[in-house]
This record gives sequence, C-alpha cells and structure tokens, in this order.
Amino acid sequence: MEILKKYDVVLQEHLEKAVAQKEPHQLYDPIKYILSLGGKRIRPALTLMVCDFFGSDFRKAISAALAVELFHNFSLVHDDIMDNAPLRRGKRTVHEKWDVNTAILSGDAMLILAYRFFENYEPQMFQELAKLFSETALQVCEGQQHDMDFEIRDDVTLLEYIKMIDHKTAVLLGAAMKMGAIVAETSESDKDKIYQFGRNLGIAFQLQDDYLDVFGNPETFGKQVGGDIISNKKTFLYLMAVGQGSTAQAEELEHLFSINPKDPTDKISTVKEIFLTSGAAEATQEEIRKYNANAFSLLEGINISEEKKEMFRDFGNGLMKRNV
Ligand code: GRG
Repeated sequence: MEILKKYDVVLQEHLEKAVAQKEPHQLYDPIKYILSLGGKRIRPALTLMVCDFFGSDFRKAISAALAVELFHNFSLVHDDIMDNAPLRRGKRTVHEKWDVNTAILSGDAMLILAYRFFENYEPQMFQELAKLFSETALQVCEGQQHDMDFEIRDDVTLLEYIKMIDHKTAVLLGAAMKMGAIVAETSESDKDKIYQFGRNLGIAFQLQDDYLDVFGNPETFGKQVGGDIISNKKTFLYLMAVGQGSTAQAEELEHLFSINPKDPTDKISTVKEIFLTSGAAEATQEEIRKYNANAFSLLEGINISEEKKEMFRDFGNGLMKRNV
C-alpha cells in the first residue's frame, strides 16, 4: 500500500537480519521461507507509522514491529495446518512444503523470536509492550477456538461472529498500532483511541478477507478462492444469506454447508450465486463500511494533525478497496 511504502524497505532489511543463517536448517528454513513470501506487511508498517505520526523516530519501533510480524506469520503457519490449507501467499504452505511437525516447531520458534524482540526496550516499556502482546496473543487463541467451535454449531449469531473476528484478527491490528503509540510515549488516551481505531479497521479487514475468499480474483488473491466454502466455514456472508435470503435459499445453503463433494466447483458457484442474490454480498460490504466509519470517528479525538488523520483515512479506504 502506497502510504506504507516508506516503512517497507526498513522492515525488509531488519526481517532478513532477524532470521539470518542459523542452525538447524530444518527449523529456520521454513521461517525464512514464510517470511520470504512477503505478504502485505500491514501490521508492522502500522506500528512504525503510528510511532512516526505521534512525532517519534519510527526506527525506535522496529523491534516491536518485527515482533508483530513474526507473531502474525507464526499464526498463519499454525492456522494453515489447522485448516489443511494448500496455499499461502500464492505458494505452498509450510506444512505442505515440509511436514506438519516441522511447521509446528518452526511456528513455535517464530513465536519465541517474536517475544525476544521486546528485550530491546527498557524495563518499563518492555513490560507495557509484553503485557499487551500476551493479552493479544491469548485473545487470538480465543478467537481461533471460537472459530473452530462455530464449525459445529448451527446457531451462531452475527454478533458472535463479529466478536470472533475481533479476537482472531482485529485485536492484533489494534495492538500493532498501540505498540507504535507506546514506543512514541503518547498519552494513555491516545494509546487507547489508536487501539480502538485499529480494532475497528481490523474487523473491516477480516470481513473483507471473508469477502475476498469468495469473490477474490484467483490470479491475485494468493489463497484458494472458495476455501471457506469448501471447508463449510460460516462466515458473515453465510450468516447474512441464511438470515436474509428466502427460505429456499437458506435451506439450500444449509444443505451445501453440510456436504464435502470431491469436486467442489458446482458447490462454490451455487453458494456464490446465493450470496449475491440474497443480498448478503452487499450487506457484507455495508458492514465493512460501517466499521471503517467507526474507526474514522475514533480518529477525531486523537491528538495528531489533520494531515496525519487524513493519511490514516486514506489507509482505511485503501484496505476497503484491497483485492489481496
Ligand atoms: C496466538 C498462541 C497463539 C496461537 C495462534 C492459529 C491461531 C492460534 C490463530 C489464527 C489467527 C489467524 C491466522 C487469523 C487470520 C488473520 C488474517 C486476516 C490473516 C491474513 O492477513 P494478511 O492479509 O496476510 O495481512 P499477509 O499475507 O498480507 O501477511
């Protein structure tokens, strides 16, 4: 994303150093591999951007940013094992390229490497960052567990779904931004507001992720388009379509989400059609706009210049339009 480009080069350089050649290869090669696949690097760039916008040298926030990105990549590696996903960032997942045990252990090492980055801060800041990080990681686990629980429940509400994605995805975006504010030593009120700003954007971000999983372009999306449909994941789109579609559409969806055909092509296209005709696709877009608007209204109370606020808004709008 254009606005985050300024931080990309610095991040890349430090990430490479963070996993310089180490033994044993079988442990570190998968880490280098997943990091080499890049991704958008939104979270660490946000840590740097927030620190920068609060008037501090963004380089001070590099360790916190690296911790966030390593944690994010660790969670992707483990998530891909749990989902049995073949592709990540357009390439083979770690457990496919190596094996499940290697992916578990390399993921664990990434989590520990992430924590170690906080050791680069003085005790008080270390404590504040590590506390936020632990709380966030636990919420991510809780979100993931809710996500798994939802697979076997058929009474999940839209509100429960939003709470689940808040924990699974949004808290990390909020924490990434708050870490930038902690390093910049801003007021408690600004730290909280930027955290809530990130969390609201994070919910919009995950809803967009769900949307792209169905309607994304297979050429650019980087994951298997239709993956959530294949694995019968009851996302916001599904819950909306069951709730606001016709009885026949709801029944058909419920049936389609209870089967696992060998060739899922027809299932995917029928589900897509129902998501569109029931109005669920449009309702999801509307929900994305709502959380973006919530985020923007939180910005108003933050003690930064109007010019910086406008840059945050550009970033939020960019996330809404993303196709990767
Ligand atoms: C926290 C101890 C602990 C365990 C992790 C596996 C797990 C438990 C949680 C899963 C969390 C997860 C993978 C959430 C999905 C978040 C998400 C939207 C990922 C996609 O993010 P992008 O689009 O990816 O920023 P890139 O590839 O650009 O980095």
